[in-house]
Amino acid sequence: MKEEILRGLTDSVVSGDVEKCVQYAKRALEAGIDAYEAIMEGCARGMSLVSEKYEKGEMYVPEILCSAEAMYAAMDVLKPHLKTERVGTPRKVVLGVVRGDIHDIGKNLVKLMMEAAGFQVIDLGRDVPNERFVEAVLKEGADICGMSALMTTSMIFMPEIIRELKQKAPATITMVGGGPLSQELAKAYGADGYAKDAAAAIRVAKELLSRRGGM
Ligand code: B1M
Repeated sequence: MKEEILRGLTDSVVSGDVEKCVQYAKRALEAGIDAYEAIMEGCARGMSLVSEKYEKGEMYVPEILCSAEAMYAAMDVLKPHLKTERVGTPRKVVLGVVRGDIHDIGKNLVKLMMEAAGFQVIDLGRDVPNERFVEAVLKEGADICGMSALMTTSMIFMPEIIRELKQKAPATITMVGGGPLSQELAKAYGADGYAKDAAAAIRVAKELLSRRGGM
């Protein structure tokens, strides 16, 4: 039953069927499936398959956008049921997709999961100029600055932002993620952390905060 519902969610994200996706999200809740699991094992798994299919030439852009709509619709149903962890003082995360890059599906997933984990997320959106990251971190007194990039042509702005932050807000933890990034690249960029997906982003953020003595 559980497997069937999660598969139903995955398949309806892949086929971009908003109505079915919403139905499966509701069924997941009725069946007592944890909303976090439904999002990660159902919806996010569907979006990963979509990316793979695109790479193989089995799916095209308009279909991908329908898949994203279906995923967002299911997430709207599931989000109010996420068990939000209450951390002592909510930690602030400034999050955005770097300059020149409008790929925000992954960033939105990271945002949702971080909020569910009890973080306060200041979402700068996509195609964010370097200076806006720095301004927002300073204005908000953010604990973490999270940068997402899906293109090799946009990820190159990350080390510039990180350098600027190390000078102006040295206590702020910097985290990077997105398709072309890796642990090695993150290190070369001077980032404090790298996460390969939304679940890892939470784990890494918590580890870095506790190392800094703030979690
Ligand atoms: Co485009 N695109 N796209 N695209 N697109 C890619 C990224 C590409 C790899 C496809 C390819 O050619 N093989 C390629 C980039 C190549 C490169 O590196 N240079 C590419 C290109 C070239 C382009 C255009 C230039 C195409 C054109 O117009 N000629 C154009 C660029 C526009 C721009 O940004 N200026 C473009 C446009 C688009 C659409 C608008 C059609 C659409 C984006 C819609 C949107 O986001 N609102 C789109 C899509 C959907 C994709 C693919 C197919 C899928 C991306 C996605 O949403 N995946 C992508 C191919 C691929 O990735 N295989 C591709 C699902 C999502 C859940 O995963 O985003 O990886 P992801 O996020 C994950 C992790 O990466 C991680 O967690 C997320 C959740 O688990 N993560 C973080 C992400 N950020 C994180 C931050 C963290 C931690 C983890 O900490 C801060």
